[in-house]
Parts: sequence; structure tokens; C-alpha cells
Amino acid sequence: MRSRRALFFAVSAGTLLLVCPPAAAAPRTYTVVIDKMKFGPVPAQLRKGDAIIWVNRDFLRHTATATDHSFDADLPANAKVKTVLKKSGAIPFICRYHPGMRGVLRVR
Ligand SMILES: [Cu+2]
Repeated sequence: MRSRRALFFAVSAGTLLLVCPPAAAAPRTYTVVIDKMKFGPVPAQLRKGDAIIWVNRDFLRHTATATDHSFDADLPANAKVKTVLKKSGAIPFICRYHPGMRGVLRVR
């Protein structure tokens, strides 16, 4: 009886270990540089929870604004602003001051 109960607990503990999902990858921080009125390349391996530091190297003010409003970084000249990706999917972004400045983040 006692050994059967011990076996039950051992099997339960083993099952518990098996059903626990692997630890999620730690969030990463990436940088996207704005230079000469253009957004630089965006990271290819973005995941929900990752952060982007938007860096404005221009002398003009820019923004990095998600068209779904999930982030909006206001970037005066030479500013850096960090945003966190709160959702997955394709997230188009623009500069609110310069309609030609745009890009898309693809977040898993
Ligand atoms: Cu701009």
C-alpha cells in the first residue's frame, strides 16, 4: 500500500515535470536607427516582450508610431526611446511627421 502510494506520487511528479512548458526565451533589446529620413533595418527575430530602442540620428524630430497604436515613440533630434512589443503579428509603423518614413515589425 505504502509503496503504491509512493509510486503514485513519483508518477505524478514526473507528469508534472513533463507538462511544464520550457522556459520562454528571455526578452531581448534591439536598436533601430533613424538616419537621413529613413528607418534603418528592423530585427528579423522579434518576439512579444522584446524591446526596441529607437535612435534618432537626424536633426529633425521624428516618431516611431505603430499604426495600431501599440507603441508611439516621440524622438526629438538625437533622442533614444525604448518601446516594448506587447503583441505579436505584423505591426506597421510610421513617422507621424514624414509620411514617407515607414516600416513593418514582424513579431512572433
Ligand atoms: Cu520623421
